[in-house]
Amino acid sequence: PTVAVVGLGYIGLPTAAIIARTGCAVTGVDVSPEVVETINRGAIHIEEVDLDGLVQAVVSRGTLCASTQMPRADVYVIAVPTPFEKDGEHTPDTGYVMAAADAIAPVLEAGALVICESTCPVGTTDAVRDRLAALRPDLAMPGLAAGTPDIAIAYCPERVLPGRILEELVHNDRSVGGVTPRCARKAIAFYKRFVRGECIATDARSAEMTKLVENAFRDVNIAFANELSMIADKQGLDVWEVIRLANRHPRVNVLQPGPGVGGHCIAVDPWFIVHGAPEDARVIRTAREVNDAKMHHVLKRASALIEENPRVPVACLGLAFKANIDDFRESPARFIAARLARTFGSRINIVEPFARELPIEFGETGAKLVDIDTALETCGILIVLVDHDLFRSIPAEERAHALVYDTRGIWAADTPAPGRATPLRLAS
Ligand code: SAJ
Repeated sequence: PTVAVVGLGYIGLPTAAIIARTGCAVTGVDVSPEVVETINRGAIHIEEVDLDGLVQAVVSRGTLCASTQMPRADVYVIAVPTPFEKDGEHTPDTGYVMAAADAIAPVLEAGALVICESTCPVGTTDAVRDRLAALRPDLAMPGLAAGTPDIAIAYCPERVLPGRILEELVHNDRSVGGVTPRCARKAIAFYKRFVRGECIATDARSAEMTKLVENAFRDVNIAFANELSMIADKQGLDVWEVIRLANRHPRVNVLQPGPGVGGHCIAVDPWFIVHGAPEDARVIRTAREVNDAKMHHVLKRASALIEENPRVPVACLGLAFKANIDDFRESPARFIAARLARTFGSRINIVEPFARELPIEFGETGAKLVDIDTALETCGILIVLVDHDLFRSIPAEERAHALVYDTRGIWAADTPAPGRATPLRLAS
């Protein structure tokens, strides 16, 4: 089949490339002419393991091209962002999904399959169907009237982990939610072309909720760890030790505390559930609040440590939203480091092996990007914000001179807990 993938971001581009690798003619559609031009050169505008080589291969083979125009296709895959509005209510903004439907409608032909992969509040896929039905009354849409519909529509969320996208796109199981069972069957037949994991048929609304539940589950579990870390901090306990011991229980698996929750999904998707059920989603809402509060807790702790040690140079280790990736968007580490830079200026040094320069907000602060060796040689305060392998591998003797605030617990095994020995180590 011919395929149009709408939205060439972190999900759309890898998905388009993987489908193109199966030999389908794929057009990637994006509103940005720069993105389109980059891909048509065989290059990429995002970082993801092995994606550069794959895109270059499928573009040069001619199975992937990019365009700002929606082509006619047999299969449309929508992979555009669904942010929430900054209205205090966290109202989901499905505008990009609806705009994609509007762009598809004029070129839609009988026999086509429309799949939405964007994270969506429950009911969005039905809304897409209704939109297409309104724009194309000449085509029979699924679930609206008796008889075989002309179009199939399904919701099939992605669940790939940044840093492992190409592998997980192929090997993860997928929930495939049809507007009708026939739609699910059509979508599964398509995914079978490149998915080795199991494709499980369900209805669109259940698939929409499933995606939200997955990320809310992780958010709630991280909130549990972050809440523990703040309790342990007050009680002078080493949270890493407590978690390590608790996890020896056969049915306990506490996640790791950190400086907050970043990325584009886990800190966003739970709000979609809360927005849809504000009275009932109490744990999910509180978890979001706890994880956001952790970021401010870390900022306060770090600021106090820096103030108590005037003139000592400080190194903030990491800007990325999680370990071993170069994605600095929606990152608590970046937020904390930038706030510290604004307050303490040139005392702040940033170590981020994945950055060539500091993000814009560090501009006039006087903070510098330095390498890890410079930081270890010149800084008497080390604040660990990201658990990059590079930081994890620093042996105890190379940081023995410094005051350490390890928000990720990467040096937990060999650094004494506060109150038990010096040098100072703040545990949480
Ligand atoms: N984090 C902790 N402690 C932990 C685990 C994570 O503080 O024990 C933090 C990370 O440092 C990071 C944030 O949580 O700031 C999110 O990282 P992550 O690795 O948990 O997840 P993402 O955002 O990279 O990807 C998630 C994944 N969802 C789940 O694991 C349920 C991925 O499978 C989804 O496809 C992705 O969201 C998405 O696109 O929705």
